[in-house]
Amino acid sequence: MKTALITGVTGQDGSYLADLLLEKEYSIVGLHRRSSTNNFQRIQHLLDHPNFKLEEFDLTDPYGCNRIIGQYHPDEFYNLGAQSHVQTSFKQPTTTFEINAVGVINILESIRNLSPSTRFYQASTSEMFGRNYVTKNGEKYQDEDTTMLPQSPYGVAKLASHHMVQIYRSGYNMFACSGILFNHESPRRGENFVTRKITKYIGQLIKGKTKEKLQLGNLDAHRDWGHAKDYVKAMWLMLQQSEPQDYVIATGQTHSVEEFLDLAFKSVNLEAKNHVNINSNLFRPAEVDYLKGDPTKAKKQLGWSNQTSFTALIEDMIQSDINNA
Ligand code: NAP
Ligand code: G4F
Repeated sequence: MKTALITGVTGQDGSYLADLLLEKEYSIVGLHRRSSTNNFQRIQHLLDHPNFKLEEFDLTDPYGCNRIIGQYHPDEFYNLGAQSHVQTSFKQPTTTFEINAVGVINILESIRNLSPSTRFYQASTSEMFGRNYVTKNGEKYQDEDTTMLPQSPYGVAKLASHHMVQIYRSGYNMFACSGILFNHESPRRGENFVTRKITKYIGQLIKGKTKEKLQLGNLDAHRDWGHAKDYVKAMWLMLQQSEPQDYVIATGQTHSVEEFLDLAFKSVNLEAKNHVNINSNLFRPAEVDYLKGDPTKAKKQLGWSNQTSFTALIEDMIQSDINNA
């Protein structure tokens, strides 16, 4: 039985990855931060699973990294833990850098010193591309070779760790991969990301739980949105290859925030313009305007492709939030 360690197991992706790896009969150690209140909503259904256990852990603690890696010598280590909110990274740049960049060095060093055969996955991000894209046949997109020009403290920290992964791979021959994942959402998405903020609001509106208008920021930004359940499969596939490499994971389609908003409201026969206020406080000091990934390499080498359409994603999130409300 293979052992996998997952940081960020209480988050959206960590919880779906744990589901997937338990189906594949892995033994999972979920690493979570101590908090004063219970934070296990997304993994509640796993807590009694015989192949699932939790360990307290924080990415910013190098001794803790040594302790955990030295104790388990895992076959695979998935680093999904992060301060993952871009807007927050402008307010907490140092914390974001400590967790998202220094934290990754902490793990890489522990693996190098204590368990060099462990395969490592790093949760890199399309936010690293920032404002940059390339144009081919009139199409704007980003792929593995596109130059990265991040526009947020979050993006800068993730780019630093992305380069670190490449250095540990080439310098120390470690099996370390970066998945450059474009936005992915689900019913388990954090409530302060724009998609979930919208679908949660719609659920509450329909059930008569709110009379307030929904406050949103920039509706013009474009994102390449997929479903988290599909994307965790790509993470696993990367660590099953004969060579460690980096891969873009994306749908290859892009939509504006406004399109998401309009479609979400239309799917329940409502008009967004009657329920939304634009709030300038929610605009960011710097914005990533356009993301559209080219997942050709992942399709060719991993056999991975997106399985959930944009409308099916919205439907899944709205149905779940109507039930929640
Ligand atoms: P998420 O729901 O916000 O989960 C983040 C996880 O990281 C949570 O479990 C959180 O724990 C944990 N964490 C935060 N600080 C930590 C620390 N100091 N030590 C240990 N764990 C810590 O994020 P997600 O959407 O699942 O994303 C997973 C990863 O993929 C992140 O690294 C994110 O940056 C990256 N990513 C996400 C997307 C996307 O569209 N979802 C796209 C590209 C890359 P608490 O529950 O205690 O807060
Ligand atoms: O949902 P968002 O906060 O996601 P963002 O910034 O694209 O970051 C997410 O995807 C990245 C991958 O590209 C991940 F690395 C990262 O961890 C995270 O998962 O914002 C999406 C867009 C932005 O342009 C933002 O300005 O929506 C716009 N927006 C408009 N109103 C809003 C709001 N975003 C949020 N969070 N809240 C609003 O009220």
